[in-house]
Amino acid sequence: MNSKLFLLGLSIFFFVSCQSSQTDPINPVLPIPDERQLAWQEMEFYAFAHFNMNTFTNMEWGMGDEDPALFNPTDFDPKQWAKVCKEAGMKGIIITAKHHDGFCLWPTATTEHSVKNAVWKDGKGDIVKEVAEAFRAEGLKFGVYLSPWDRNNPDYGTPEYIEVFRAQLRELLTNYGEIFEVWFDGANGGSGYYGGANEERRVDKKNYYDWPGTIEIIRELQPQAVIFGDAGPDVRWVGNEHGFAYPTTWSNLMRDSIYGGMPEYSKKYSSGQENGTHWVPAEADVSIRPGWYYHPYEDHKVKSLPELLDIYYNSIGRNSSLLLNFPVDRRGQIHENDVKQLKKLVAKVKEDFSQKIPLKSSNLSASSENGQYSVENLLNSEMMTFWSPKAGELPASVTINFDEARTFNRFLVQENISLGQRVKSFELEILNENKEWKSIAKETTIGYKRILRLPDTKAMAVKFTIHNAKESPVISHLAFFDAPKLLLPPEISRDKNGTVELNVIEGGLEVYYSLDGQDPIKSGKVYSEAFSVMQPTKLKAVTKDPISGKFSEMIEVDLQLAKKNWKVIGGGENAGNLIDEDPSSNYVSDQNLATIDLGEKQEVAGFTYFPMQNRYMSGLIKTYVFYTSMDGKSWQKAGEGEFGNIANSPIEQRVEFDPKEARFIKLKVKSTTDGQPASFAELGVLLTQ
Ligand code: FUL
Repeated sequence: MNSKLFLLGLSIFFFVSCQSSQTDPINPVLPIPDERQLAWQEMEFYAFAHFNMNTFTNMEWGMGDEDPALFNPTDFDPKQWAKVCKEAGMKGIIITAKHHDGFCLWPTATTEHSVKNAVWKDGKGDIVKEVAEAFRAEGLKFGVYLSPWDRNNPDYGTPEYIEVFRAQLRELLTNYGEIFEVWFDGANGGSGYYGGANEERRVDKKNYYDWPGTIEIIRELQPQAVIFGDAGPDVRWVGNEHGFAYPTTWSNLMRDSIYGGMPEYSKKYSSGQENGTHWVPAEADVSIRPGWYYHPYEDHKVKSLPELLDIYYNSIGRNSSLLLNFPVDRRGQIHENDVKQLKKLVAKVKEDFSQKIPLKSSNLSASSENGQYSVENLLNSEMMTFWSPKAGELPASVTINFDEARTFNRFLVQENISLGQRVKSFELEILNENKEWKSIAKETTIGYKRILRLPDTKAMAVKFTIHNAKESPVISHLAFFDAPKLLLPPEISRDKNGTVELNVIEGGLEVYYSLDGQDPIKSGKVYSEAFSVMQPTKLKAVTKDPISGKFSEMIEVDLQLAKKNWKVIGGGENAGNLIDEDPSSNYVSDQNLATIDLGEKQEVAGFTYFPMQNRYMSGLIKTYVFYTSMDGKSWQKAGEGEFGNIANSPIEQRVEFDPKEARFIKLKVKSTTDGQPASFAELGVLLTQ
């Protein structure tokens, strides 16, 4: 036992023996967090900012040969970042001081590849300084991402580069005040510019960086900073970039078996190990958009509220912290679409925890209590006050008798992790109104915080049982909440045959709709099953929570002619994807052509083109000519034009023209945004109304 642990054990024993003679001492179960890890764990939710050369070159990974002059934010406003984060309850930020392309956001002495040679502020600016100051002014913490891989540096791959890397680290850790986290990415080595060599450089990821030596520098300069990497040493990667921890997430890790960037990390190690030798808790990193960096074409792809809620509950609710990334835009600001979605998330999380089931000590009883570690300690969220059963008594349970039947759908529980993560399995049972006990959840780990999202559950009482734990469990807090339903308009889907479905994410909600332009609430039509719409129709719909009587916003969609009788002429194998009403399936035409038989004569007054939605798109249509025909042989030009901003905003394009009688349509692509063969997610027609 190290001396800190010994003192902790001693002080718990001392405290205990002064308070009550019946309290048995509780020894920590190793490993336990150190002070900096505990302080970090309490932050829970903080921001990541990917803002660097890639922002201006529209890249995710730059090669390292970019001209420093390109770095030129037009309206850099770190105060806006700090305000956005502060209002969202985030506790700090980590900025990409240097990404894999090697461009440094501060005027480092180690390379010319930095803001020193940018147009921005005539090379006199310092992004790191301004962001650090803006965040500190709001009382928020500041951290740095320094990519070990450097595709610009000529010495990358040799021992000389390690000195450069360390000098950069020293600058960042010396000149910018207190740093709460130093973030090292696992991506290391590969092709790059490397000072003009333009070659592939592989490194021995395990030994090249001499991590122990680098860690020493951080400990010396910023002893309170946690260090992030696959192998920690203080905080570990969660193993995916969706922001999801695991139902079983241990903060214990077999740290010595891991090195940064090891291929088997995600599968084998990322959820932690029950018998992990070191305390290395998980951090879930995820971007609010598909990319880490800003791309104008992702302005409409900011994560939806349900997606963000899943991230929240699957990270913070699963014993992990949440590091949410903002791809800061070319102005140097967090884009308004990102701010809007962040605000929705924060408001909904607040709402979810606003209706807490009131509990007092008389509501609680335990199978046993170890002296003053009594069950009433569960009522407050202080980590150091906790309930613990008598030593060796497992299973151990707490019964929560509500004063009256209560409905809840969230359960929150926390361990006092300063004594180690202990619980291996727990269960929730409810006493229903017929006085029968029923199991509603069987789970494994708890850790710093575990939140269960449950269906609406009505109960007179709840029993929380710990079946298995390493030693006596030490539970610091539990609570129940009745989260209001997520009231979003229904999702509308329609297949090729014209069958429409209206789907809501949560159970227990009603959907009202209309097909005649009327207000759907007034129309009184409640959705019960899929229905068919063949002709152009305006569909309006809202979701209602029958309990609160509240309605969602209304969704309004112009359904076009159903594609049931359509056929693609020519085009080969995947041509069906063009008219399958599935925006995720694509058709690519080497002839830059799409010809369709509509099955019968129509009054065609325009067309719609839905471009490919892939993360990396190609062949988006730029210029086109649209033709109609009655017999599929003689064609008349109906329209010609350009989709102006499609590369940046690949949303549905709608073109109207004077109505033409037609049974056949043809879209001839004159050019695509990148010169690649034309791609289509979907093609549709507009009819005269
Ligand atoms: C990844 C990097 O390669 C991405 O570019 C990004 O920085 C992300 C946070 O980590 O591994």
